[in-house]
Amino acid sequence: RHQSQSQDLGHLQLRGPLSDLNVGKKLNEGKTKQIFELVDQPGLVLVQSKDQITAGNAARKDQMEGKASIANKTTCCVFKLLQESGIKTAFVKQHSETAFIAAHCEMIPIEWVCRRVATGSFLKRNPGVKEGYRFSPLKMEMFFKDDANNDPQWSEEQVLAADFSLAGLTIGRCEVDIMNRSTVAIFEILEKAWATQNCTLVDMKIEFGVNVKTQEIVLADVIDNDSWRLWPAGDRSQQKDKQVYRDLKEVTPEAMQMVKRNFEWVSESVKLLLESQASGRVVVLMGSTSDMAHCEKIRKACTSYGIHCILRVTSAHKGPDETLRIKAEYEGDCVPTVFVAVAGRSNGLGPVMSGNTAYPVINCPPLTPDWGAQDVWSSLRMPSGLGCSTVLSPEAAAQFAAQIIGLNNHLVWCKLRASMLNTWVSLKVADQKLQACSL
Ligand SMILES: Nc1ncnc2c1ncn2[C@@H]1O[C@H](COP(=O)(O)OP(=O)(O)OP(=O)(O)O)[C@@H](O)[C@H]1O
Ligand SMILES: *[C@@H]1O[C@H](CO)[C@@H](O)[C@H](O)[C@H]1NC(C)=O
Ligand SMILES: *[C@@H]1O[C@H](CO)[C@@H](O)[C@H](O)[C@H]1NC(C)=O
Ligand SMILES: *[C@@H]1O[C@H](CO)[C@@H](O)[C@H](O)[C@H]1NC(C)=O
Ligand SMILES: CC(=O)N[C@H]1CO[C@H](CO)[C@@H](O)[C@@H]1O
Ligand SMILES: [Mg+2]
Repeated sequence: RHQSQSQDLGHLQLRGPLSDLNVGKKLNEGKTKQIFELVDQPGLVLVQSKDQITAGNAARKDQMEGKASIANKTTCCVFKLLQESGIKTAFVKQHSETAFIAAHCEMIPIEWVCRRVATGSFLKRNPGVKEGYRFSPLKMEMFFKDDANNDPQWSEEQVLAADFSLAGLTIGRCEVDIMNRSTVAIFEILEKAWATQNCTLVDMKIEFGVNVKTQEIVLADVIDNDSWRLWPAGDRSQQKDKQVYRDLKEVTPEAMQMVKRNFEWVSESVKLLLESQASGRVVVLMGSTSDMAHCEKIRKACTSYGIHCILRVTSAHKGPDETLRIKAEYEGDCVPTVFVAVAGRSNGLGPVMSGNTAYPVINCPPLTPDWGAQDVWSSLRMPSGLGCSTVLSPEAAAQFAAQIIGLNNHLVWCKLRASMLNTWVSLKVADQKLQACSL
């Protein structure tokens, strides 16, 4: 096993972390990465960053190793954020300082560029547009990956005309739409995450691949310093991305130190994107334990959004003092809270809560077929001064609570955003399959 590694990996054989993987033949190599087959894990590959192996003398190697591990952190944190949000990516897990394991993909040779703010090459291609112009909705552009011709910009029609076929999947209308929608969702997720660091995501470029095992279109390759523009406090002069390097008038050691410090700033900040800046919780109040199954559905759905959910039993009719005491418990620790009231027949719980707390209250009455049509009015028609909402499905009540918490918690917001994308994509794919069958 170690022997096969030393044959295939050449000078990489000395690198410790690789020894616990059965690394097979090299599948691909570019300017910055090598892709290796993993013999024991069909369908997966090892993506090895080349930065440190290309270095010559020891001093230079130090610097390069620093860079490679910065790139590692950046890529891994960004993919982790997207993965945890629910975006389909090739990334599987980090393997070492400079390598990660990914799903084996056939790459679609299109670079998707997504812009919030006009700058850089867009201004050259669209003379008259002022730097700083904000695109809302986001501006999408496609470039065909063709080094010899300097990656020409392509129209949708050109992509369709190319009739790419990768891992058995033809890239047609449906696939282009999926990539378009996914790019927007990915941008919005990263934009939201960077906003927590008071940093503007100006633009971004990404690539997709077709997972050879599942034939799904997934975000692949990497997202690193060359993939985006980041302007802290929306200020171009504070840019932290590779543009700093491109803009250098002269490459001096001091200037390179500054570039490296910027990359370090990015790789440190990017770690913070995985942490929620705001807490939040859902407290489900049920009038009786007979509604437990209904409440467990709410809790399960909250958990899928990463929201802590607490179940309590209290009746506003039979123990109003307790209801208000429980309410005070959750008002006392400054954790943003959404209350969900679960009470059948006459719902007194939600309205009483709503009249006595500034936190949002969602009624989620478990309606029965016999009296449901009458009972629901106790959740709908309120005295003045109450602002509770009513959502009938337990999953939908949790989703609504997540949307409220997501206003201040980017990790929750990102899960909602990815889920919206995934729903859209599965409808699109279902329709595509149905059309193929009926042909
Ligand atoms: N998960 C993956 N599975 C298979 N191939 C991949 C995967 N991720 C990246 N690759 C491919 O590995 C190759 C090497 O990457 P690298 O970024 O070094 O290439 P490059 O020289 O920048 O060329 P390119 O212009 O294609 O990006 C690229 O063709 C890239 O698309
Ligand atoms: C960032 O981009 C620079 C300039 O192309 C490159 O030399 C460096 O390896 C990259 N560094 C990181 C940390 O990704
Ligand atoms: C992407 O979608 C937007 C919005 O539907 C559309 O205006 C645009 O033309 C699409 N672009 C591509 C390249 O498909
Ligand atoms: C955040 O950015 C804005 C500009 O977008 C700036 O005015 C403000 O001072 C920044 N706040 C912090 C805390 O850095
Ligand atoms: C050397 C180095 O920085 N390695 C890091 C690569 O990224 C992962 C995930 O953030 C870290 O756990 C490693 O320490
Ligand atoms: Mg590349």
